[in-house]
Amino acid sequence: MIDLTGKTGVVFGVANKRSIAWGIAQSLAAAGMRLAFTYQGERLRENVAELAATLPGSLLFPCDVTSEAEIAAVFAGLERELGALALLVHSIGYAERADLEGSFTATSRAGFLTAHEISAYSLVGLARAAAPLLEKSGPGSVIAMTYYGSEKVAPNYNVMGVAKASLEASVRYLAADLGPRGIRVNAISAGPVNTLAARGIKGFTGMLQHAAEKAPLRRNVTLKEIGDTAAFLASPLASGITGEVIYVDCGYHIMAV
Ligand code: NAD
Ligand code: 0WE
Repeated sequence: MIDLTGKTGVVFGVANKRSIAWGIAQSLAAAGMRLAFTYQGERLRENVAELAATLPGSLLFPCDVTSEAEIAAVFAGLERELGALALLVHSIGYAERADLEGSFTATSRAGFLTAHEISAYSLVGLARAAAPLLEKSGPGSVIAMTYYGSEKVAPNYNVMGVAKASLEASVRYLAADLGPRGIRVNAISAGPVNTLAARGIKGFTGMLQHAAEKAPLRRNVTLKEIGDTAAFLASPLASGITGEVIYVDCGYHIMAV
């Protein structure tokens, strides 16, 4: 139903087949979008290359978002290979493990800065670099991934919750800045999903269970549901939506108790 044929997108944040970014890529590719992927360092290259190879015509670039040079190289490559870009997907988050447990008050300056640099500032840097290509493609858009821990306190999410609040505010400020150039900027707030970034978080299985029990739909969200929302946001069906945070959480966040 959603037709993105003839459009191109770049997806940041695929680590493996369980990544939310990969779920999004599947939905975008199913709608006909041609995709470029970035991977964070050599460690992930093979994994991501193997996944990308399943989508015909896809491109691959290395990009650690802490490197201005790598960001510049990605967008130079995209300009050369694609000329224009209809969509940027930001599905990146990182905090030091020590900052995802215990007391938030104990967060170090360095840990706070790392979480904010990688999880929030990177959206600003990537959106700036992508803007000329997004503008060229006609009505381009940007999608970022967030979590309810930005709004309400989620035990142990700690500095990531503060970084996600910054990410969501950045979505609004970017939307205001880039709107006059025809570029929309939105976030998807997903319920918990069992990805690499969630694995090894103490009590994550319990969190998944709690979310499924409390959510109106009485289950956890699927990668496909998150991906399909991204395809909608990237499509002309969402042409009037910008600066928004859309919850894809089976309704969890509407419940008080
Ligand atoms: P994931 O581990 O599959 O993806 C996280 C990605 O971030 C990885 O691909 C990793 O390489 C990338 N990354 C980390 N540091 C980077 C850096 N310096 N440069 C470039 N890339 C870097 O996990 P995921 O759960 O798919 O996470 C994707 C996004 O979804 C994150 O923003 C996360 O906060 C968000 N999110 C996750 C959940 C969940 O429960 N899993 C829920 C809501 C939102
Ligand atoms: O955004 C996230 C996960 C983000 C994340 C995960 C890790 C684990 C490995 C960021 N940095 C790291 N650093 C690591 O070293 N989610 C929304 C999933 C998540 O993570 C939690 C959650 C939920 C939900 C952490 C604590 C409590 C709840």
